[in-house]
Amino acid sequence: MKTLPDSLLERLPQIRSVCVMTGAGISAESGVPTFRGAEGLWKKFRPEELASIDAFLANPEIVWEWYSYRRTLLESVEPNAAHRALARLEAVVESMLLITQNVDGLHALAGSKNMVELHGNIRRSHCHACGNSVTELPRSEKGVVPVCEICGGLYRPSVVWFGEILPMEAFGRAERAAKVCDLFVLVGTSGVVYPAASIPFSAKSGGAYVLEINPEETELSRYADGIVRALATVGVPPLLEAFTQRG
Ligand code: BJW
Ligand code: ZN
Repeated sequence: MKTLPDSLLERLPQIRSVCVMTGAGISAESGVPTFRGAEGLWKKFRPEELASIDAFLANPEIVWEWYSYRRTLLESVEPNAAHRALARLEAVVESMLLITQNVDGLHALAGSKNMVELHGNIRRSHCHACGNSVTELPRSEKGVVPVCEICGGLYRPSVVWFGEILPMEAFGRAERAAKVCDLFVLVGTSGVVYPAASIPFSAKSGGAYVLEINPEETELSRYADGIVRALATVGVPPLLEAFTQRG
C-alpha cells in the first residue's frame, strides 16, 4: 500500500478539519476522460470552441452534441474506490468539505453529502435566456437543442464555461472552509484553471498542510507540503485508513 508522507502522519493527531479538492483525475479510473494530458478531451477538441458561451451561441448544435455524448458516457460509469473513500471520510473526521471541479456527479453517487460543485453539474440544464433549470429535458430530435417551455430559449448544460462566474455560494463556502482547515488535499487536478486553483493558497495562508495526490507533477506541486505520486484509487484509500485508525 502506498504510504502517506511522514510529515503528514506526524500532524495527523492535530487534524480536526479537512478540505479535499478534486479534479477530473479522480474520475479517470471510472472511465471518464480528463481534459488535459495525452488521453484528455482537449486533445481532440479545443476548449474555446466548446466550453464558452460564445462557442455555444455560434454553434449550439455542436456544443449540445458534445455534452450529449459525455452525458451518454456517464450513464455507464460508476464511482471508484477513491470517490467511495472520500464519502466515508466525512464520517471519520470532525469536519470535512469536499470541493469538486468535476461536473460528472460521481461524488454524490458515491455518497458524499458535505460537498460543493464549483463548475456545476452536466446532468442539469438551464435555459440560456430565462434561467429556468431542469434535470429532465423536453424531447427533441437528435442534433436539435431542446428549447425552454417557458420562453422558447435554448437549453444549455448547467456547467461553468470559461469567462463565466463560478456559483457564488459554492465558491464562498469552499474559500471559507479552506481558510480554516488543518489539512487540504488535492486529488487529480492539474491546477491550471482559476479561480479554483487559488483555493489551496487560501488554505496554505491559513496554516493548513497541503497534500497532493496525483501520478503527475502539476502547477500546484511546488506548493504542496506532502506529495503522493499515485493514481487516486491507490493514493486516497490510505488517507481514510489513517484517519480511521487514528480514531
Ligand atoms: C489522475 C489520474 C488518476 C490522471 N488519479 N490523478 C487567473 C489567471 C489565469 C486565468 C484566469 C484567471 N482567472 C480566470 C481565468 C480564466 C479562466 C482560466 O482559469 N483559464 C486558464 C485555463 C488559463 N477561468 C475562467 O474563465 C473561470 N471563470 C472566471 O474566472 O470567472 C471570472 C471572470 C469572468 C469574466 C472574465 C474574466 C474572469 C471559469 C472556469 C470554468 C472551467 N470550466 C471547465 C469546463 C466545465 C464544463 C465541462 O465539463 O465541459 O471545468 S474547464 C475544465 O478544467 C473543467 C475542469 O473542472 C477544469 C479543471 O480541470 P482538472 O479537473 O484539473 O482536469 P485536467 O484534465 O486539467 O487534469 C487532470 C489531472 O488528473 C492531471 O493532473 C492528471 O495528472 C491527473 N490524473 N489520471 C489521479 N487516475
Ligand atoms: Zn427560458
